[in-house]
Amino acid sequence: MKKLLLACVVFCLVCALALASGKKEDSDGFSVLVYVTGVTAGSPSYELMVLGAQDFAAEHEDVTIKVYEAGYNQAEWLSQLADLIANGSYSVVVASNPALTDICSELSVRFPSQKFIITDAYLEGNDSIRSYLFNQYEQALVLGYLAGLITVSDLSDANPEKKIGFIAAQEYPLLNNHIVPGFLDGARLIDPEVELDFRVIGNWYDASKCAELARSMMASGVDVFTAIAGGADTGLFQVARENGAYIVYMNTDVYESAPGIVLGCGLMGQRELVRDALDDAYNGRTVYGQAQIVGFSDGYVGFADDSALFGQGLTEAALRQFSAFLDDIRNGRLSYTLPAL
Ligand code: RBF
Repeated sequence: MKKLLLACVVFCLVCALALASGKKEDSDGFSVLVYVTGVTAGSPSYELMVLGAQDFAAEHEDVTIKVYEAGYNQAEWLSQLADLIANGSYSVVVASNPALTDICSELSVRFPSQKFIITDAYLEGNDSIRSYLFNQYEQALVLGYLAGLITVSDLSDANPEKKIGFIAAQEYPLLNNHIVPGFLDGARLIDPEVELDFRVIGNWYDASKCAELARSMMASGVDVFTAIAGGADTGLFQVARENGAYIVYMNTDVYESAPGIVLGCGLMGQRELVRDALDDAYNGRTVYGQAQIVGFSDGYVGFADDSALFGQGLTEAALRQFSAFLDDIRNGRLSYTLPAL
């Protein structure tokens, strides 16, 4: 009888400890649903999220991950994700999209024990959701600064007009309030007369529409572009290659895809962030309800200046000026007000 009592006490203690740590210890171990709001291939933020989850899984034997591609129909995401989590088989859902704060808030009411980690989004106060917002204003500011240097330069494919271009797949608050303003503010630090030509494709996959916009923008004087367009941005690369224009690229290092055309690449530390955030969840360290902005200061946003291909095509003076600016950003010496979302 005493032994049975002792066994019960030990069992209860183990259960209490497992619960306290927040780690879901069931027969399936720790299971992660990686919910891709679109298609992985061609979208840096999603490719890096999947890699981060895979890095995390590789470090733990009792972790399983399922990657689910939700596709481009945003109207379906809520019901689709509800179906996926309905039987409670995932310890945590990880996703990366500003639109998911609303969707996951609604699902947290219907499925109160489901936990969510969302990157590229900011939501405080929901005890089921941990969110991390990349400081994309800062990344765009750096790329805009470089675009400004390029458009006022004498580079062979730069024209006399001070005009930079931004092609977006669709408009959303993070894009309109942080990314686009950051890009233009950065360029205007070089010359306040720089103008921005901003165009919208209407979806995340139509490379021909993207190419058509890029051509029309070049005709109106744009010589340097950036884009947030997922897989559709191959259209921009094609036009830049054929007609001679420059690209500064957000979120990932793509110098090799178009050397001499891609003159700068920002970095989103999504792979590292997703890995770290999942590790926190696994170890019961996640504070759900908390939201955090991550940027250059903590290494989750960056710029790929250590690539051998960076700097090719830029003049010595432009490179020196840009490097000094980058240094200021990295060391928190540039003060600016982060716009409201
Ligand atoms: N970014 C992509 O790279 N590919 C996508 O398919 C994609 N779909 C999105 C859909 C919605 C509704 C929203 C709001 C954003 C989407 N993004 C996509 C943008 C992405 O989450 C992120 O903001 C950008 O990559 C810039 O950091």
